Amino acid sequence: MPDSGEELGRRLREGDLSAAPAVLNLVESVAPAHRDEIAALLGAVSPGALGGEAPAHVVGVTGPPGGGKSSLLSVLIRAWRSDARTVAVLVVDPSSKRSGGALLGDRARIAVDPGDRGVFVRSTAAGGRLGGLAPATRAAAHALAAAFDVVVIETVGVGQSETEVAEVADTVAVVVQPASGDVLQFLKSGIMEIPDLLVVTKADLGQVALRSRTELDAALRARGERDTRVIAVSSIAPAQGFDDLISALDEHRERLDIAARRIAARRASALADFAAEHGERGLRALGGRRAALKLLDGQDFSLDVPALTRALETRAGA
Ligand SMILES: Nc1nc2c(ncn2[C@@H]2O[C@H](COP(=O)(O)OP(=O)(O)OP(=O)(O)O)[C@@H](O)[C@H]2O)c(=O)[nH]1
Ligand SMILES: [Mg+2]
Repeated sequence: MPDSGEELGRRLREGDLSAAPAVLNLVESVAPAHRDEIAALLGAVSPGALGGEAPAHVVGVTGPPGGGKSSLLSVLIRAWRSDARTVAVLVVDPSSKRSGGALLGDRARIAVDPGDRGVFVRSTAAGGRLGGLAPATRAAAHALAAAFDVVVIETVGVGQSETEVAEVADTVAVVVQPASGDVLQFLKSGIMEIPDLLVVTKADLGQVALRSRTELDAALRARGERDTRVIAVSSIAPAQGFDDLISALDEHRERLDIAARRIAARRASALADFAAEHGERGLRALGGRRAALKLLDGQDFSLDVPALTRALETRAGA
């Protein structure tokens, strides 16, 4: 018999990384009977149960299809592992839509050492819009953050679609492909929120990557942004730029008010779960999104996502 949600939560709390596959199976289950088990799992890794926020660094890596996200993660994972950090990667896969895959060349898989128990990689279907996060991905990120040192969520998106990953991650790195103007235009026009970090990939292409980096830097300064760094990396051997990337990620994590970011993440996830379950009608019953967020703001900060979702359901009479 598989472990119960509570048992899986206990294993994660004790740092048992081998619980990860069963955790993913549970959170991805749509069986109504599993809803309580998922709630038990998240309850068992809530700040109340952990005695504080989960220690992981939750990193969102997002950007256009084929931008080089998975290749970059292959190198990052190696670097983190050689630093003895354990890593879980949740790849949100839009590939049911053919248009979602890599545009330039083939799509790369994240390469990991299959014998390494300190790494866990899992793809999940996006379910819905580009850049959107399935409830399973949010739940998995919250849960795995109790056991892994780094939890990465890879999503495909540019412009406004990366905001969902920003709701869940502590740090969001937006990946930019050299000579692709979209992120630059979005930044210039203000359509796009300022990311925590911009990463120009494929730096081995030379001049064109350098120019992208300079233009992005200029666009950030023009918006008065001083904290966001632009880093160029090459993920093909010899890999370049990864020391800078890792220190930029670590610096962002250190500057962060982690408790505030996580509380906001749980509230956003609860609202997303509620909306997925009860739709626009449910939201109307709460008096709209703004009223729902206000209700969530009044809740105990240590509550886990299912408990927050239940608070919304109680108010909505759902
Ligand atoms: N020259 C060069 N090519 C790269 C580099 N990184 C990735 N690529 C290539 O770009 C293509 C897409 O890379 P992926 O890592 O799959 O990109 P992705 O953003 O994960 O793609 P999707 O998951 O499909 O959105 C592949 O053909 C890679 O080999 C790099 O640093 N230099
Ligand atoms: Mg990929």
